Amino acid sequence: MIETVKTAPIDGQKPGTSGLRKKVTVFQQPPYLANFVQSIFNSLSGFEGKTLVLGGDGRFFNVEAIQIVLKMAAANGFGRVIVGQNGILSTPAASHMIRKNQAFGGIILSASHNPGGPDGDFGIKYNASNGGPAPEKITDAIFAITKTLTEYKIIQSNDVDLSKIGAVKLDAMSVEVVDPVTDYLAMMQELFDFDAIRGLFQSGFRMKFDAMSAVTGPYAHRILEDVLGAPAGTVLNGTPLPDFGHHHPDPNLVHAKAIYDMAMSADGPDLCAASDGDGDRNLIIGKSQFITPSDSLAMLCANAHLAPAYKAGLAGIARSMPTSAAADRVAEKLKINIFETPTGWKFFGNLLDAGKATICGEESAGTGSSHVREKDGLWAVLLWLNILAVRKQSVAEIAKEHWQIYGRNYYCRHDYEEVASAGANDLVADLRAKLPTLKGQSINGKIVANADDFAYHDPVDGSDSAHQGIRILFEDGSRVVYRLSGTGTEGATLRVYIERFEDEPSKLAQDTQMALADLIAISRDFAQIAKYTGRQEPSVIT
Ligand code: VG1
Ligand code: CO
Repeated sequence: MIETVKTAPIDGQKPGTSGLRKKVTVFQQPPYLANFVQSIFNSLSGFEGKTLVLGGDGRFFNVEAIQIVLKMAAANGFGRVIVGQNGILSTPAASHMIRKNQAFGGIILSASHNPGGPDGDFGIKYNASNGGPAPEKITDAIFAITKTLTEYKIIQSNDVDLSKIGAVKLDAMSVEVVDPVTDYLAMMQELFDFDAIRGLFQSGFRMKFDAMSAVTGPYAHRILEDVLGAPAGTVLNGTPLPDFGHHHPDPNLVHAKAIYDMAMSADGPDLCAASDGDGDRNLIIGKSQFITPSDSLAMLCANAHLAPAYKAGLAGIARSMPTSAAADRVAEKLKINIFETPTGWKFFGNLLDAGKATICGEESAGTGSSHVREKDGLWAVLLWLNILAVRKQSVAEIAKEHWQIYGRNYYCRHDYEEVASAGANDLVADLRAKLPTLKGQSINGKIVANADDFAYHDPVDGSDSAHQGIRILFEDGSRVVYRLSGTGTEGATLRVYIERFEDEPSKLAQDTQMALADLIAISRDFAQIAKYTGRQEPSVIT
């Protein structure tokens, strides 16, 4: 029976970089979730009788939220929902499932790298029929509807048993509970040379993959250990836990320090990798050789032709603006286009759909390709494995050769997390006010070649997105970028991105922080970070 429930708009349900993220306690409070789900449905048309894909990263409140979305999908007239067993679907697997089943769209319940558990964060986002995050015109429409919503629809029914694979009816709608790994594994087998990777493991190559007690556990166990023959124990923290074992499922040098230390130890594995809460990010560390995500993007692009799916070459490369220009140098050599987009995967969708880009990446440890419309953590790990199996060299050797050919973009990001919003906004306003007169000026002896607030014109649909980050570009090619995070749930997070190109890497210190010391000082002084945030040091350096 369909029930129409009266409701009132809720303030601040504005999707950020990747969907709507708030504290679990906020989502748990009815009608918070129902209002947002109904706003998503109201922003769409023509889904009656069609298929919706549904799943999440397994965090606290995932299963409860899935039951609510199922009942609302039935009440709103969807014909079928495909849902991952026990509510589990990694973000890239959900994207694939939407595409494979020609679904109308999908709902992914995840707050990605944010902490979970009863005091942690929850999130929800809508993906369109191409499998990609809703573009801004849809997220803007959803937000507008949240401000006027007066009712939502839900059916009265028992919960669906999400543990049993198979189809059941929920009123007139069918619910198919599917294994979350099977289709994703089949796609990876098509993209990569699994025999070569199997041979690599047989030859004694050792890796550790840290699933961070998040969604990639079941995928990694099956693909790496069961199918590719990596020894049992290759996958660490491989069982998804609602609170990620009290850790942040963020594969960076702070939260994935254990795996970093392992890689740096004298008898460490040949490859260490990790993924995040929803399985779309990847961290790559070779034996004694950390690879920045920006470099990883460049190295994957330079070597992708060694994997079956990319042997014909790449149509183009796309990177988010704060990502280093290492990939640009590869694009130049390959004579293919490079695109620079705002932060967030939703901006890559059009380029991938139009066949303008094949591989995309972000400095935040996200890399992916045209095989889905999301970034894909295990895909990046498998592409690295495929390349290592073919080149028969270590990660460190491959990196060294890469820098010799292309030069090296020294790069780091400093995050000032959970600072007061007012101060962070003032800092940005102050920077913006300084922009018009910066060109030609010297900051600590470095001359500014150009400074702007990044604006993106989408070459496919012609849409414009302004205020995407403040860039200060110096005459020597180095740069500092400032932007505020759109995924946090407490206060504001200031991200500062620092980059310097060196065509003779041997000239600079190996240590990134040392190689970038003068720019780091500029980044702090110029924006008066201590004055506006009260912080002398960043909380996370990646
Ligand atoms: C961060 C990253 C961005 C990424 C986004 C979602 O956004 O910087 O590159 O696309 O998270 O990733 P922000 O606005 O906090 O800087 V995920 O793995 O949360 O889907
Ligand atoms: Co993620």
